[in-house]
Amino acid sequence: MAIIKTIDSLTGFLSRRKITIQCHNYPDADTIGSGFALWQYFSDHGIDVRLVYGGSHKIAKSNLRMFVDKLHIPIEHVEDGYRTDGLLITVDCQYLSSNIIHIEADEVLMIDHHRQGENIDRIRELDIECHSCIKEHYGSCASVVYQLFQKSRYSMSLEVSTALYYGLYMDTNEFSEVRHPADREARDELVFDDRIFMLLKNSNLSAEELKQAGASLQNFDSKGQLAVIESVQCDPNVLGMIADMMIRVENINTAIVFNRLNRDDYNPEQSDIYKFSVRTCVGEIRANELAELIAAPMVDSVRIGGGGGHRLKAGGMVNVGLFEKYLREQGSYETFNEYLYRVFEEYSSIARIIYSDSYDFDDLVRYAEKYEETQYVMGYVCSTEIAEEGRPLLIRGTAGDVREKVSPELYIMVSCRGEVVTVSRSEFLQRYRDCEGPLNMVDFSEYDEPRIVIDQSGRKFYLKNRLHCCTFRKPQYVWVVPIEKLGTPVKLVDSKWASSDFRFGNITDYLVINEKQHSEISIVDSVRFSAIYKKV
Ligand SMILES: [Mn+2]
Repeated sequence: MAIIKTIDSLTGFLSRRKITIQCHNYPDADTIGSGFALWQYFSDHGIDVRLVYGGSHKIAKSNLRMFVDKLHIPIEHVEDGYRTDGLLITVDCQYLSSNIIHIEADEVLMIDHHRQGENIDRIRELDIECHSCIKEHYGSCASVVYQLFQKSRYSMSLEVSTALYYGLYMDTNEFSEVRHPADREARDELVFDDRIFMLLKNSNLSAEELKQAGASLQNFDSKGQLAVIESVQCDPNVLGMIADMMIRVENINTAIVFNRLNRDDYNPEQSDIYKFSVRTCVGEIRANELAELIAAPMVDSVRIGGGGGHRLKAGGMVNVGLFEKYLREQGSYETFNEYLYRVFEEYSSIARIIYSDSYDFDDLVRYAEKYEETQYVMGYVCSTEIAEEGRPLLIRGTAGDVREKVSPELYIMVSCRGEVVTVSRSEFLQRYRDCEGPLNMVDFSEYDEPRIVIDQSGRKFYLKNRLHCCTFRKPQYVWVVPIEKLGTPVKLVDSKWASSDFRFGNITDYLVINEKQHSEISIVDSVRFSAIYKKV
């Protein structure tokens, strides 16, 4: 039985003599850049390291070939059955997941930013050493590596820093999806070689690929707000680019591009596969959930494929043989194209959507009961405890960057969910009081605990160790609706952030509404719920 240990520094692995770093199949800039950075780190410490990837597709895209050449990235393609006798690090991917070839190892470290899937359960059944640093909220694996480097006190070469910067750039849709503080920090702090970066930026497509994208766009088809294209034969990386273009069409808020690769192109599956890319641009639809749903049906207790990614960008693959078997079992004759439209329809109707600023409170309150928030321990620090009065501060929170000046009037608070807010001294004293700790660091680490405050001298503070504990002065009352009573899951769109995201509330979760401020509505899982709320 493997226990997966979470790590936040690389220094513990410096005693290893041999390391294999594995990128995912069909490598992209993020996996190559992150893999290279880790390769350099361990090489600099005198360790024998190899950087490898597998699968039938060798790196072919022009920008990726240039990336590897210009930065002298020593990545090697290896065949199935490759074995390693030291530590295996999977980068931008996870052990036993469907997008990498299997490399047998006794010790594994997963460095990634994708959601953890069923592979995690299978790892737990193995008899191996397993470590992980998986930050699901980060926009790129490069950001995860950058955080690890800071905690490991590693100063990067310009080449390594450029590699991470380009990985972040490509994985965040040209920095348009840098939402997590760690991504913004990497974007602002990584130094890069401008000549190489410009060259890469403008070599994204080969002439042939541009023509393939153009030909594929002729197949544009849409129903409602979903557009689907079956692309011509092309590199799977081009699928994402086509989808990026489709999503820009007016009234289209979700796009799916797919093509069929034959088994010669993709050995591990022993069958033809559909490769697909999903893009969305609205809060109610999550690309990663849609991708998972497309690949979710089971045949003979095997999933027909694998899918996942991020809120706005995701992708995956479906095994054609299994898909056809699934259709036969369903007595269905639909094409893959029709199947995609159906999945989308099911996904869109599956949950009740609640907009925090415009939902019908009276309708919900029928199912609600009143509770009191108890022992809700938050962290706070007065800004003058961090720096001298008058210093400019940059506060990186999950909702955005805030600029403030240090003053005895400025208090910084961190909720146990890791959100950073600023309050005035008078509001703080009126609403909160000091209390005994400790802070709940479990939720902290989900968002990468250290909310970071930087002043313009370049000093950076991890808040975690500077926080005092506080709690509400007066009891806080809330309305609670068990989502089960609504009969369907819920998607809560917090309109404060321009409907760009939502939280998915499962049937076992609770909706919690502030008694006085009805737009302060949140989703709480059952474990947290029983820990924090008490029936009035
Ligand atoms: Mn990535």
